[in-house]
Amino acid sequence: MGVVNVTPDSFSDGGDNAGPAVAVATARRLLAEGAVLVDIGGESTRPGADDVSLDEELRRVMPVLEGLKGLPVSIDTSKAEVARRALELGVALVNDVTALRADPALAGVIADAGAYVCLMHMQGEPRTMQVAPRYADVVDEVAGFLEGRLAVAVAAGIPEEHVCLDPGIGFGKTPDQNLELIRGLERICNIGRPVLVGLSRKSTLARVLGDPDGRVGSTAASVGAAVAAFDRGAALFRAHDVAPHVEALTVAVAVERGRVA
Ligand code: HH2
Repeated sequence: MGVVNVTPDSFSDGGDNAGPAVAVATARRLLAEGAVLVDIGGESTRPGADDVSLDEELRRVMPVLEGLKGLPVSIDTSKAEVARRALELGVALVNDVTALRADPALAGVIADAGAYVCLMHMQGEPRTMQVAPRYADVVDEVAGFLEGRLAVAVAAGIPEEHVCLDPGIGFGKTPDQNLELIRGLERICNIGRPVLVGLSRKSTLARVLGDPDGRVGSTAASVGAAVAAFDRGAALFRAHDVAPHVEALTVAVAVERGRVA
């Protein structure tokens, strides 16, 4: 899943896609590099980020979605109205970092459209989530939460086969808790749905490499983390730098298979 943020303030690519034409070109490039889906986001969820109004989010994403009609696209939103308008344009998946908790109308919109959804774990909300994340057992709590949200989605009419799950790396977690989640990813994979991970450029990677104040992880660190997650069962990878991820994961898959193709 290639990341295309159409925001001024995303933590690693904020402002890169100023104007719909640039965002559309970025998305097309990521698809050409091997992404199976491009994730269009009009609201930053970085730690400390403020909410974006419905009008502003629509103003940012709609022209980009128009420009990508017919291509495989997901919409990174928690708002039912943004999702509804995106799904009307043929978007395949709604990537909701609140796992259907923020907008009570969202589950119904996804169910009615017969669309796919990604349910992500987050402790707290973006403005405050990194203040003091606390867990008795982070893997167990995240897995329990995702099981619960999967049940909510299914009860709302979204078929189980249309749901993927995401531990929410960096969303109300310390660097150690993020690493523990990847190490214990099998527990989350055992829920029985494909698991998506978003490790790309996250600050935990910079911490591992010895930069205590680093906010953005390098591409090489992102790729290494994705391969480690693949080894523990992850099926989908949300990444800004698609080409190196595709190369590395293609090799990881070949090793798993024990042959070239
Ligand atoms: N991470 C970000 C945003 N959306 N969605 C899922 N499912 N999983 C993630 O890990 C995830 C996500 C944060 O990264 P980014 O989009 O680069 O930054 P920002 O939220 O600042 O726009």
